Amino acid sequence: MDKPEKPISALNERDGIAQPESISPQAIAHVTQLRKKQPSAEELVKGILNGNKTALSRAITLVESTNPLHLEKATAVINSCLPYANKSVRIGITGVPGVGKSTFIEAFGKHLTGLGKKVAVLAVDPSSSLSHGSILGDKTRMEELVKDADAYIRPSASGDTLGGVARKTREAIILCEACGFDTIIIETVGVGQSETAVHSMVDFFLLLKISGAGDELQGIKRGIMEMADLIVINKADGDNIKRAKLAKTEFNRALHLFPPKASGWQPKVTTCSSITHDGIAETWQTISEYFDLAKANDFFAFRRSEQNSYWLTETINEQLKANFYSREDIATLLKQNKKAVQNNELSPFAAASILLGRYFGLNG
Ligand SMILES: Nc1nc2c(ncn2[C@@H]2O[C@H](COP(=O)(O)OP(=O)(O)OP(=O)(O)O)[C@@H](O)[C@H]2O)c(=O)[nH]1
Ligand SMILES: [Mg+2]
Repeated sequence: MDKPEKPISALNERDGIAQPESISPQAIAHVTQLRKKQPSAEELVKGILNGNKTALSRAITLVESTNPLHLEKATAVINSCLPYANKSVRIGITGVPGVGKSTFIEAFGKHLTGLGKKVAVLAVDPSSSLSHGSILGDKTRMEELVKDADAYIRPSASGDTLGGVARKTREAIILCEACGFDTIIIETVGVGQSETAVHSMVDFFLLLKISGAGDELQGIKRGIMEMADLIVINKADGDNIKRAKLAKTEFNRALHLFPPKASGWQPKVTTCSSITHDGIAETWQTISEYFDLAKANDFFAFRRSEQNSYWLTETINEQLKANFYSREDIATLLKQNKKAVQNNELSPFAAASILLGRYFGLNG
């Protein structure tokens, strides 16, 4: 009997037509082999200490992984890198969407690599897991920096909690430093409390602004002004130059109203254009002056050790919380108790104490 004819469709492979040779079998085998072979913790550390960006990226991916099996390896890599970390300056940059953070970092980063520095750019953006937002935009806005051998750009870790994202970024800083990056830039768009999280992991905090219609101070959270070591008025080019200068005066006046900082530094205001690069060198000059001061008066080291103890308690809090809520018996008990609390049969405090008692094994 004749074979029934297959319906003619572009989706069916036709007998007698040879496979295209556009991808060589060797290349496929090579890629599969690479994918299969997970480097050991020692290999990753060796690569990182040799300045290998691929090893760095892989280690950061490991740190960001939520797979519990990766935790041990990630911890081993971090511990081995720790003695080589800390030899850097860490700069936090925040500003509302559209203010020009990516464009500024491109210009600023290129200026720094031009001075012989090695620059790593990381981002804390707790919203990126939802929007997958700025990653693509950043790679195109930072075209030159992406290509620069002395720069490394890593998009934000995704995660459900700011605490989780921030912890991963802190660990990524350690890895970047061990890989030889001496200037770490942490960008955040300032969603939720992310500026506070970034402030607690950097040595210097920069607020990027643009000049408005003369009401510069409106809409800025007081807390952010207090955190800022420097306000940079971006887009000071073309028709904007005059307004940027006025904004500078206004911000300077406002900054003087805040109590003096523990670092002994009087926060400053600069103007720049990330497009023409006017003011970029001066902005770095001002930041360098801060580092000279803070290193001379030991505030630099003091702040880092304070940040370390802060992150110790933060990590404990974060992990206790995650562990508590991930336990199934707790989830069931929580559901029951929540209902009782809502019905006024149980006070919230009594319910909490029952739940914590169960968690710590104090009662049945
Ligand atoms: N004229 C002028 N335009 C600028 C300058 N810096 C940035 N821009 C423009 O402003 C727009 C936003 O810049 P981005 O660098 O994407 O801003 P961003 O703060 O990173 O934005 P998000 O990633 O969305 O938070 C772009 O169209 C830039 O070309 C500048 O100094 N001068
Ligand atoms: Mg951006």
